[in-house]
Amino acid sequence: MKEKLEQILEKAMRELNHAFAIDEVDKLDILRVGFLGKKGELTSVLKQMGGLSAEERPVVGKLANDVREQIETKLSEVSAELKAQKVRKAMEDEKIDVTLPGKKRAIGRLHPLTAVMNEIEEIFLGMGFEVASGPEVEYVYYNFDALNSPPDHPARDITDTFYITDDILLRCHTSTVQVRVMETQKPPIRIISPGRVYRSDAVDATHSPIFHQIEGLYIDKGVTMSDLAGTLDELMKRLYGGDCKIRLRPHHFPFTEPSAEVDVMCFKCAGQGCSMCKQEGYIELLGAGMVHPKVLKNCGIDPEVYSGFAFGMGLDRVVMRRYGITDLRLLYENDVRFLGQF
Ligand code: 2U9
Repeated sequence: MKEKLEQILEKAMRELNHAFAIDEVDKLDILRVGFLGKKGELTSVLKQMGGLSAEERPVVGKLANDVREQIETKLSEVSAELKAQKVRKAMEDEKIDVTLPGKKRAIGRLHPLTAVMNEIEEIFLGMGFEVASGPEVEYVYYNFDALNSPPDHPARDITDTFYITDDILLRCHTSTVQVRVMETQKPPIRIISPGRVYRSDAVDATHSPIFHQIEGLYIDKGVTMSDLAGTLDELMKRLYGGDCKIRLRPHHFPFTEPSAEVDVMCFKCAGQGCSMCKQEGYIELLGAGMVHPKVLKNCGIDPEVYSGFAFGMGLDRVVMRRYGITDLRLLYENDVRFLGQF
C-alpha cells in the first residue's frame, strides 16, 4: 500500500505540474476530484486500510494524510500561481502607455452652405430681422397664386416645377414663407426665410433640382426703394467688405413692382473687371423689389397703408462666389475631400 500511495503522490505532482505548464486552471478541479474526491484514487486506497494490521494502520494512515496534505498544498499553490499569472497577463495586455500622444479625432465642421447661411442670418438678425421657416411641400396657392403669378407663368409648368398633385408641389422659392407670415402677422414684419427649394432642372455645373435660397421681406408704413437699396448695400458690405458696392437694374417679377436685378461689385477686382466677373466688374447676385400691392392685398394687408420690400438670393451662388467653387454639384455630393477644405 505504501508503494501505491507514493505512486499516487508522484502522479498527482506530475499532473498538477502539467496543468500549470499548460495554464489549464479548469483541470485543477478535475484533478482535485480525481485524487481527493469520494471516488478519488487516494480515497479508494484509504478505504482499503481496514484490511491492515494494527501495527501498519497508523503508519499507512500518517503516510496517506501526508500525501493528501501535499496534494492539497500543491493544488493551492498551482491554483494561486495560475490566478496570479492570469492577473499579470491581463495587466500586461491592458497596459496603457500614458506617455503616448492622444488619438486625434477628426472633428466635423459646418457645410459651407450652412456656414454662409448662418453668417447671413446673423447679419439680418443684427438689423432687426427674424428668421422664418415654412413647409417645403407647399400649396400651389402659396407658391404662385398669392404671389400674383399669372396662370400661364412659365414657372408653373411641370417642366419647371415638381408637382405632387395639381394643388401641391415642392416649393420653388421661399417666398411661400413670407406669404404665410403676412397672413398671420400684422406689420411691421421684418423676416428672412432661408431654406431648400426645388426646380425641375437637369444637374450640371450651375444647375441642381435642389438648391438653397435666402429671401427677405420688410413690411411697414412708409417703406421705400431706398430702404431696400440701403439694406442690401449693408448686407453686401458685411458679406464682402466695406468697399463693396451694389447696383440695381430695372427688371420684372410678378410679386414686386418696381423690381430690380441687383449686382454686387466683384470682390476679386473691386469693379475693374476680371475673369470671375467676366470683365463686368459686377456680378448679378439677387433679385428684389417693392412688394406688389396685389400681394399685400392677397395677404390681408392694406397697400394704401403699408408698403414693403422683398428680395431673393440664391445661397449656392453666394457660396460658390465666396469660395471660388466652379461646380455646384460639389455642394451636394458630400465628398469629404471637398468638404474637408472648409
Ligand atoms: C413676397 C413678396 C415678394 C422675393 C423676390 C426675387 C426678387 C428673386 C430669385 C433670385 C435668385 C430666386 O434663388 S433665385 O433663383 N429671386 O429674384 N425674389 S423679389 O419677392 C417676394 C417674396 C415674398 C410675399
